[in-house]
Amino acid sequence: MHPQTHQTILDYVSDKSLGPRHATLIDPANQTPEVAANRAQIAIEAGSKLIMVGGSTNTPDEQVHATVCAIQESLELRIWAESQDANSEGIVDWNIPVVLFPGGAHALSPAADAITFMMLMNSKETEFLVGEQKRGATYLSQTNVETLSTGYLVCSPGGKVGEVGKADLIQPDDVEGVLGWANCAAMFDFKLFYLEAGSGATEAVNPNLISAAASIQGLTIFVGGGIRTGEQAKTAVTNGANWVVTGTLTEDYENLNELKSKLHSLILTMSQSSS
Ligand code: 1GP
Repeated sequence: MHPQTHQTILDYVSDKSLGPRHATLIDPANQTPEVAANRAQIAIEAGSKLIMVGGSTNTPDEQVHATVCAIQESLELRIWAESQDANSEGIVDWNIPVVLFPGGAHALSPAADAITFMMLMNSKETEFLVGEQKRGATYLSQTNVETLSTGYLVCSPGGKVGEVGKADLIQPDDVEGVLGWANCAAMFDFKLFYLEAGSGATEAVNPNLISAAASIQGLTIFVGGGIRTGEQAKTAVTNGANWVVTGTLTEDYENLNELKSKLHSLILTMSQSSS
């Protein structure tokens, strides 16, 4: 879903005048497309400003595509329903982009608005530096999916992505290391820089590492992995995160109303830190 306020998804994602924002990560491996679409709508009602789809490493294209389509259709329906409702106050903006967050060249969908086209910068394997990217690039060039160049850095504990991606994990005190990688990302002209602790991580990314990355001009900072509370999200934002990503949290709640209230309070706490 394309934002009406910005020409490109990159403009929207990197617009820091909108303050720190929350992104919801939906993993197609962990839920049906229908459940994913319901959760995405709830997340948007709660204040989430980006829906990311991906995460797991082995999800086939078809599953990712079905999930992206289900989310897009549900958002289109909400926009249509709102346009038919004379009393609608239009409080919820449903023009929220659906962005692929791929585990590799197999997890793509032409129905997505954009993709975090990532280099796992601290991987020891060529495959995750440029190999998967090369495998997907020609296909992506034939779609309308906008590419958001992203430096992706996996920090300790790293979880599955650290293991599978053969990451030389960034340790919590390695501020110099993050400065080096973030400068490197800026010099490559990457637009986004994602500090990842791993999905379901027991420790979120160390705040000093976030500050280091945020001190480099020209990058939009994403932080994710192990964030479950408003206080954790607030810490990330206070230290310079432009986007806080949560994934597992969304899967913790069977009851959609409970999920909405949990996410709403997290986003509120996180946003208050900037005022
Ligand atoms: C994983 O950073 C994201 O890539 C989200 O992590 O599932 O721990 O929220 P969680």
